[in-house]
Amino acid sequence: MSDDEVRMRLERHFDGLDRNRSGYMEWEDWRLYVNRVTGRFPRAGADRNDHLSLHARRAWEWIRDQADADGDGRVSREEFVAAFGRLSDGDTAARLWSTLIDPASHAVWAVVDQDGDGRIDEREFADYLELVVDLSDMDVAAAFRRGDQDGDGYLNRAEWRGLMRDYYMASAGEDTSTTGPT
Ligand SMILES: [Ca+2]
Ligand SMILES: [Ca+2]
Ligand SMILES: [Ca+2]
Repeated sequence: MSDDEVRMRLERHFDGLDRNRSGYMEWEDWRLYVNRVTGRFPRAGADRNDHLSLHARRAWEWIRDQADADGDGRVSREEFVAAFGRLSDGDTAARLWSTLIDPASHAVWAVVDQDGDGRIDEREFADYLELVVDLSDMDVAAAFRRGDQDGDGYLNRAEWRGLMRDYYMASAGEDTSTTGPT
C-alpha cells in the first residue's frame, strides 16, 4: 500500500471516529460512540456495556498518548495521521492489534451479539456498520459474505475477528487481504 493510500485510510478512520465533527478526537467522541452502540443494541445488559465503555476509554487514552504531539489533550487529524502513518512497521502494527483492537473488537462483539448465541446475523452486522462507517461507499452484503468464511449465514467470533483484522490492520500498513481469520 502506498503512503497516499495509508494516509487516505487513516483520514477516513479519523473522520469516522470524530463523532461530534469538531475536527479533533476527544473522549467525547468515544463516549458518543459507546452511547450509540449500546443504544442500538439495548439487550446486551450492563456488564457488557460497561466492558465496552472500559475498552473505549482504554483505546482513547492509548491513541491520545501516541498521537497528541502538542499536548493539548485532543488529537487533530494531522496528529492522528502523523502518529499512525508510522505503523507500517509490522511489529508495531501487530502490537496495536493484540493490545488494543483485538480485545476491543471482542467487547463490541459481545454487545452486538444481542441474544448471546455466539453469532451475528447480517441484520446485526448491518446495524453495527451503520453506526461506524459511511455505508454509501460500502457493499454490506458483500462484506458479510466475505466475512462468513464457512458460509452458514452467520459471523461467528473468529469470522468477526478476521473481518476486523482485515479492516483495521490494512490501514495500519499490514496487508492481510489474503489471510483468513485464525
Ligand atoms: Ca471530535
Ligand atoms: Ca493535540
Ligand atoms: Ca459463519
